Amino acid sequence: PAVKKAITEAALQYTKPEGKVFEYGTAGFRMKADLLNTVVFAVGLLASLRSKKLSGQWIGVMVTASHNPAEDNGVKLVDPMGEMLEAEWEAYATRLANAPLESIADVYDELVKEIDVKIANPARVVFARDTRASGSRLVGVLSAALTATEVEFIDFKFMTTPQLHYVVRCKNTLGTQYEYGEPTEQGYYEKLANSFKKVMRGVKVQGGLTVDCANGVGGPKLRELMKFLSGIDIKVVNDDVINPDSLNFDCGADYVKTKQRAPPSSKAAQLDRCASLDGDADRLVYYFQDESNVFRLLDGDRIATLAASFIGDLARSAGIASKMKIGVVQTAYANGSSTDYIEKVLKLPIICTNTGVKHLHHAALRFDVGVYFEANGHGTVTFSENALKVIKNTEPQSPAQQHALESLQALTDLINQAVGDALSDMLLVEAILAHKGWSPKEWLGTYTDLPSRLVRVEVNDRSIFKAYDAERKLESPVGLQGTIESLQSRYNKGRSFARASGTEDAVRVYAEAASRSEADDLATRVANAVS
Ligand code: 16G
Ligand code: ZN
Repeated sequence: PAVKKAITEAALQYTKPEGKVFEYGTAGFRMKADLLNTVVFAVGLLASLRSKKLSGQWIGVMVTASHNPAEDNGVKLVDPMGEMLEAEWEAYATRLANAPLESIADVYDELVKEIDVKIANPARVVFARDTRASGSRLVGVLSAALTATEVEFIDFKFMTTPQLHYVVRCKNTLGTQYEYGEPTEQGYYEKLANSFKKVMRGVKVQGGLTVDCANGVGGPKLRELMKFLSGIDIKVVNDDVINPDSLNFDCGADYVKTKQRAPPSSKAAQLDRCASLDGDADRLVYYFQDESNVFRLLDGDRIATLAASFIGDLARSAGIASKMKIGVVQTAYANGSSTDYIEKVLKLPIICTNTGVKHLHHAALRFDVGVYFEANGHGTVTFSENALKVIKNTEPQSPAQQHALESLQALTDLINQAVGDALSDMLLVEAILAHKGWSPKEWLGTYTDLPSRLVRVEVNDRSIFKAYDAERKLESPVGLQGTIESLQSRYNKGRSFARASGTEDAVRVYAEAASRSEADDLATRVANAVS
């Protein structure tokens, strides 16, 4: 009853935006920052319930809106192993966020009973935020909800999203056989830098790397990381976190991927290796200007194929390929050429899932080594307990085998297995290119992307667009799938699908085909059929 009173009193400090319905979506709650107070308060209450339900394990709360414009913000929960919130709990988040403030304490109570939470259990929460101006107000609201529900909490201030995921996993594995690292920012840098050094034994990074940090939290954090790194020459650009409007503006991974061009501010010369992070540093894409000054993108599909081929080679050199099942997870957005390359050249199994990291991550866990990336640059590699054991316990029969085993071991530390992490993925790519002795040009040369086009279509009601087969087909509206199939059959290597966005009020149409004009044409025709 004391807690209930405290919740109500704290909640009534805020005002609920009128007529707005909130939904915990693909990446938590995300919207204009000035609408978020009561949502963040609700998330604080849910974090407390989640931690109590899991006997006081640490839960993470990240305040960020990733690649969205500066005036937006968002909030999401992180589960104990550094994974996204369990899907079943998303509905509870939605319920709390929509509860009237006068009765939000009653909803909290209802949930305690419904989910069977032992209210006497301790609750522990860590939180952090990106560099958005609204972040400080929102963590204030979060602290109020945590204080009202008597939660023990730690404020990690500014962090990248993957850093917070890392800290959560470290906190919950401390002192167990699954210990993941020091639960501090410094521990994160040390773990990455030490494992990078090990992976780089005997090889050297060729040339420098320019990293566009989207004017977000990745900038200062990359600069910190660089203090721990050696043998790599990184030039940081777009790291202005003082001017709040510059965040994600004309730069960053989302800009580069959707516009298919370098940030206008880029001063890179031909064949210079460039990379872009997004606003909270969980997405990474590479690119360069070729000899004819044509922009060349190396997106998430490319990182996946690069990582899968490298890990496959190492496993063979280490003599453990038959003991570890390596697989790749993609979404419908993966370029058809990347899928072909994985199947026919790398000869690895592929799972296609719905869009959204949680789906890919989940599927990746079905492999011993699960390489998952969305084309937009979000992804990582997971290692099963079996894989970790095999890597650790195999007795090398030769120096070459020993070297391969040690490299694999270091890779399992270099890769942030909790969640896709642009900084960790960047070091992974740099290490692989160094091992292969490749410039971005050779990397691009592994296969040729099919030209593709993405179109955003405004519709009256996107909820009627129901997809199946990992969003590659539509079952509703009736007849539309047939139309799409007959359209795509007219184009050489034509493939197209339409799906309702999980983050915006729109339908997205993707099309690829053998030539640029065919891809554009197919996309336009399918978009017309959709609207
Ligand atoms: C979210 C997802 C991202 C996905 C995107 C698709 C996470 C952390 N983020 O940003 O992975 O690609 O949604 O957006 O899961 P859409 O549904 O609007 O196309
Ligand atoms: Zn992001």
